[in-house]
Order: sequence, then C-alpha cells, then structure tokens
Amino acid sequence: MRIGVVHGPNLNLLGTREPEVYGRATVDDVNAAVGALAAELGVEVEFFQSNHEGALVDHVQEAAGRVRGFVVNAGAYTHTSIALRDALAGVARPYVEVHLSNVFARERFRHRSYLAPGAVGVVSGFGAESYRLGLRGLVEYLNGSA
Ligand code: CA2
Repeated sequence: MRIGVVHGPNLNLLGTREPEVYGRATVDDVNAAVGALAAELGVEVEFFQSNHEGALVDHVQEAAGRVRGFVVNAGAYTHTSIALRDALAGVARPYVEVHLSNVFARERFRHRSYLAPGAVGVVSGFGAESYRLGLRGLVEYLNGSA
C-alpha cells in the first residue's frame, strides 16, 4: 500500500519562522517522522510540496494512479481551494486533512475548510504528530478497521 503525503503553500518554510505556531521541525523532519511510522505500519509513502495551487491539483491527479490515499496539509489552500477539493473528489482516493496548528483556535477564516467535507477525517493541532496520526487513521481506514 502506497500513501501520498501532500504539503501545500509555505510549508517549505517550516522550522525557519513562527516556531511558536508551527514548531521547530522542518518539512524534511516531518517527512522523516512520517516515513518512520510508515515503515512500522508496513506502508510506502511518497512526499510532495508545492506553493502552487495548480501544481497541487496536477500532483493529486498524477499520483492517484500510484497511491491508495492521501494525507494532505493544504496550508492556506484548505480555506480557499475549490480546485483542490474537486481534484481530491475527482480521483476518488480517501484522504485525511491534517494541520500542524489547531485551526479552530485561530482566526475565523481558518475555521472553514473546503477539503474537510470530503475527508475521512481531520487532525489539527498536534504539530508534526498530526501527520502521523493522520497516516495511522488513513491506513486503518484503508485496512477496513476504522
Ligand atoms: O496549521 C497548519 O498546518 C496550516 O495548514 C498551516 C498554514 C495555514 O495557512 C493554515 O491555516 C494552517 C500555513 C503554513 C505556513 O507555514 C509556515 C511555516 C513557517 C513559517 C511561515 C509559514
């Protein structure tokens, strides 16, 4: 089983600024932690980050042929992108929406997600651990035990 992990805009800056909001882990650290859990769970993972909405849409379409599902932190596109929502719905692969911060404890514009209604679940507020919780939940869902 192969899972796609998708990081949206500005997540390439992780670990360099705003550590009080997003923690000190870099995107490579997050990927390494997710990769370690994937090995424990016996699944393969592939990672993608882009700052561009269309590139994220292209990636979801292209990766869908290889992966059983996605763990997605769409960053700010979570709150704005009908295109990414349509891409995820269009490829019909289950996905979990994850966030480093607790978006519900932040500005109101972060409370709305275009992706959440189509997601298997949402994990928000656990820093890098949100991705690992999301991966665990998605794999259990795909294995039929969640
Ligand atoms: O909490 C999350 O994971 C977010 O998806 C992060 C997005 C934000 O727009 C969402 O509302 C919640 C922003 C990612 C920006 O990441 C940075 C990391 C370090 C320095 C600056 C930005």
